[in-house]
Amino acid sequence: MRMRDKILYMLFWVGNLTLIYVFLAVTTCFCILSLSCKKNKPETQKGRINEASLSKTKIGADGAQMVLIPAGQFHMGSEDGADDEKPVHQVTLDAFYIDVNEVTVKQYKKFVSVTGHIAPNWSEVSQSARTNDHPMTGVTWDDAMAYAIWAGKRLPTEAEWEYAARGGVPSQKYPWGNQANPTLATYSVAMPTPIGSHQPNKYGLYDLAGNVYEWCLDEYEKNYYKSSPKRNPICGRNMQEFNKTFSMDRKKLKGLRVLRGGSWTSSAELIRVTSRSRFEPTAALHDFGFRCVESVQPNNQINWNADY
Ligand SMILES: [Ca+2]
Repeated sequence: MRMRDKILYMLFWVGNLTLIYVFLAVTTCFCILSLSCKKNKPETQKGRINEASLSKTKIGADGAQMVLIPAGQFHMGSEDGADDEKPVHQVTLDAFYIDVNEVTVKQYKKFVSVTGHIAPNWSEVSQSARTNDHPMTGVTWDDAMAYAIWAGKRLPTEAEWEYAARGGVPSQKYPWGNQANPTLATYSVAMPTPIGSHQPNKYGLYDLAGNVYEWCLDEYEKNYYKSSPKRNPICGRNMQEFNKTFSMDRKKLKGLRVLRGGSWTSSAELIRVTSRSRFEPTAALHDFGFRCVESVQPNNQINWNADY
């Protein structure tokens, strides 16, 4: 072989080896990046979240403790309750996180301080919510929405609230069973109690029954259960779009809003898990409070009001 041919032959192999080294380096980097992404993101299966990859608890942006409520089906409503609780119907919900407790005075003070949101009359609030660990009282639906958006959360739908309140136990009137029990909830008394003063339900949630009423996202319709969609229902003509983006002017939304759980002023009948209350969204009665939820998936990726 002549010298020129030898040099060309060597250059040919050097080039090929370089290409092989570059290919191996790129492949290794790609594998490392893929493994890193898997560690940081919940695993998905056919577009659904694999709940086994999710933390059972988390701390919200407002510092509130939250627990994961698993996706599932339940029977919503009661045949023994008021007309608006009928008929009992099956609802399917995606997984979500919910605040363990009602939003407190301390948390609401921080929200007002940071955002400049209109402050309540604190001396009036303190007549019922006497300490920072009491649930915040006297809030409108709009106040609750503003807080939830600030905290990166939203209000629970009525279905989510009832599903969480039942604690995974079907066909019970109260989070603990079928008999009213004043040692297990704050109701029919003169004052609210600090959050977490009673036993939690089986999801680890406190004060769903009684203490303060809790605003829900939905508009109120008396006959909604007769036509409720099966999956992730939200009542209200504009709510589905509203919930996707939170961009609509809240004050354009008309109609009554749902409140759940009764309060310290309520009878045992009104603190049942299926009891539905409603009021104008601008009302701020002294026993109106709230807690927040956070979907596992982004709001705009959830099939709201689906029929399957
Ligand atoms: Ca409550």
